[in-house]
Formats: sequence, structure tokens, C-alpha cells
Amino acid sequence: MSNDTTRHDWTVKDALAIHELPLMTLLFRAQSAHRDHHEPDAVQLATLLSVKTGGCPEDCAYCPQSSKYDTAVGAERMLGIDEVVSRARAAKAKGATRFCMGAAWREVKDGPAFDRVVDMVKGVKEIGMEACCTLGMLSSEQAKRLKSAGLDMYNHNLDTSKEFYGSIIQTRTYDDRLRTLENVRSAGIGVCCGGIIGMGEAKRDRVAMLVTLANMTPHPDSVPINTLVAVEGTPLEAQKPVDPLELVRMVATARIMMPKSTVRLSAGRTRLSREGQLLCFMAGANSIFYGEKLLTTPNPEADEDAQLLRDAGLRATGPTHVDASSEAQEINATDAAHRFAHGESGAGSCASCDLDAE
Ligand code: SAM
Ligand code: DTB
Ligand code: SF4
Repeated sequence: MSNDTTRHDWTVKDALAIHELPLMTLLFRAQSAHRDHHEPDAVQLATLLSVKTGGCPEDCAYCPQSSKYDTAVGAERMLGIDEVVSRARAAKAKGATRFCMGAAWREVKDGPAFDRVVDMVKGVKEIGMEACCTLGMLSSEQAKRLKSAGLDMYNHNLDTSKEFYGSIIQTRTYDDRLRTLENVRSAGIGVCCGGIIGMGEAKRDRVAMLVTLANMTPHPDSVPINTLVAVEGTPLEAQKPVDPLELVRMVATARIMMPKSTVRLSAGRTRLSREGQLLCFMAGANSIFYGEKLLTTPNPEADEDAQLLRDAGLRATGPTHVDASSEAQEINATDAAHRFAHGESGAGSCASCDLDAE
């Protein structure tokens, strides 16, 4: 997907002006931008799995997996390939089309652990899902290797503005992150890059992060907007929860500035009402993490999400970034919507997907 017809010369002033529009005007503009580039009723479902949990040497102040903080998350062994592929299969059976594997690493190190991730990617691709990884910093050779294994997307967040970044993370720099994103992009892997609100940053920091993302050419393929999950034991454990309308503003601003990107309503959904989530969809969010766990913290139950989407007349989309023929993608998309509507067995006929299952 090329975003070359969209703007890449945003200033913080422009972005703040959008962010601070009267809410109804902001929502109208965001929904209009959304409808220009996306199916208005389509939501992508991605399931996350932590394949290597805890014991991370980094000091990210929000993160329960950092070994610097005393949280309930301890260092665990890396999962095996078969377990990961079977979890991906289960996610697919529930209607997810993308499987995202996370590791609590500062960076990827060549060796058996990385070899295993490469095999996990191959396994996820073999069952017909989009594969995404988030493994920390990545060299350009490592990115090429993941691409050859079939990796569709790599998640690596900026997290916040360059100015506020130093208050949250000291063990690696903003420029380190930008370099990894460049390595990912150059290898031909889709870029998934966004951040977190609710860490004590100013509005200016929130929109400054969006400006950095929106001035990339092309824009990131996907932009996750996380709300801080304040975890006990982390330096941010006592942060005041974000007003859901602030999240709606952030999603809408991202949608207007990066109209063709997928905007992912990410961590923090358990604190949102159904209505709050629907406002985020109206503001242009078109992807969620689907399944009862994010990496280490809770996410809404899959059944609750399925019910919410059904009640709102939204439908699960198929893969958006696979190297398959368009015909195969269409079949996959119909199949995903059908599984999502009817559960694992897929039993029953379905007017919306025109598919009769036995
Ligand atoms: N270790 C790798 C890295 O940091 O790049 C990959 C995994 S890391 C957990 C992925 C992202 O999850 C972080 O960049 C951050 O944006 C998000 N995240 C982690 N903990 C979070 C929390 N408590 N609340 C919201 N988002 C969080
Ligand atoms: C992203 O932006 N959010 C996801 C995904 N990318 C990897 C992770 C959220 C993690 C929330 C805290 C946890 O569950 O550990
Ligand atoms: Fe480690 Fe990633 Fe957590 Fe930072 S966000 S502490 S790099 S797992």
C-alpha cells in the first residue's frame, strides 16, 4: 500500500489544531477520512502472544516485563514452535487473521532463540495467517531473514514524543528506534508503529509523536494507539487513568493525519465501555487485539468483542498484507468473517458472508 498521495509535512501546530477541534467536528472529519480509504464496517482482528516473557534488561517505565522493576511478571522460558503454532491455529479458529508474537528483548541476537522465532513465523504463515513480530531492535540482516521467512509486519513503537521519551526510557534512544524502523521498511516488511498515552505526557507530546509518524514516507502501515495499563511495581503504577474522550481524540487525529494506515485500538480497552470503544471505531480505529490477553495483561474476552462488533454491525476483515493472489485473499477474508460470526465450528448459513457451512 502506498501512502504517497498523503501529506508528510505536518507540524505540531497543525496536529494540535486538529486534536483540539470541537469533538463532533473532529469525529466528522475523522470518519470522512476513514470512509475515503477504508471499508467503514471492517475491523481487523490480531491476536497477541508473548513467546518470551519477562526478564527484559530495558527500563521502559510502563513495562511489567522489565527486570528493573518488581512486578508480578517473572522471567519465563521461551515457548516452543509447536505451542506457538497451535495457539495461532486457535486464534484463527476464533476469527483472528493476524498473529503477533512478542518477546521481552532489548534487541534480537543471532542464535538459537532467533532461529526459533524464524521457524515460528514460518509456522504461522503455513496455517494461512498474517505474521507479525515485536522483538525489540533489529539489524537490517535480521529484518531480511524475517522477511524471507514470510513475516508481514514488524511492531516497534516510538511510544511518545522525542522530547518526553527520556522521562520514560533511558536504556535506548529515539534514534535507535527510528533505525530499526528503517531496517524493517527496507527489508520490505510492513511497519507497525505507534505509542502510548497516559504516561504523564502533555497533549503536545501526543501529537508530536503523531507528527513524527505522519512525516514518514510512506506512513506506517499500521499505528497502534495504546492507553497505559498501569501495572503495580512499575514506575507508572499510580498514573491517573486517561479520559476515554482523550483516547478518541488521539485516534481521530491519527486517522486524519495518516488516512490510509490501519489505526489499531490497542492496550487499555478493558477500561473502556462498549460505547467508548464504538466512539474509537467512529474516530477511525479499524483494528483491535482480539483474545483475553495482550502480552502479560488482560484484554476483553473474545466473546465480548465478537458481541460488540455484531451489535454494531461491524465485521472482521481478512488479511490485508499477505503475499497471496487477490482471489485467495478474498476467500480468506470471507472465511475469517464467517468464523467470527459463527464461532469455531463455523456452522450455519450466513447472509452477510454468503457462505453455507456444514
Ligand atoms: N520488547 C520489545 C520492544 O519493546 O520493542 C517488544 C515488546 S514491547 C512489550 C511492545 C510495546 O508494548 C511497547 O513498545 C509499548 O508500546 C507497549 N506496552 C508495553 N507495556 C505496556 C503497558 N503497560 N501499557 C501500554 N502499552 C504497553
Ligand atoms: C502494541 O503497540 N501494543 C501491544 C503490541 N504492540 C505488542 C502490546 C501491549 C502490551 C500491554 C502490556 C502487556 O500486556 O504486557
Ligand atoms: Fe523490554 Fe519491550 Fe518491556 Fe521495554 S517494552 S522493558 S524493551 S519488553
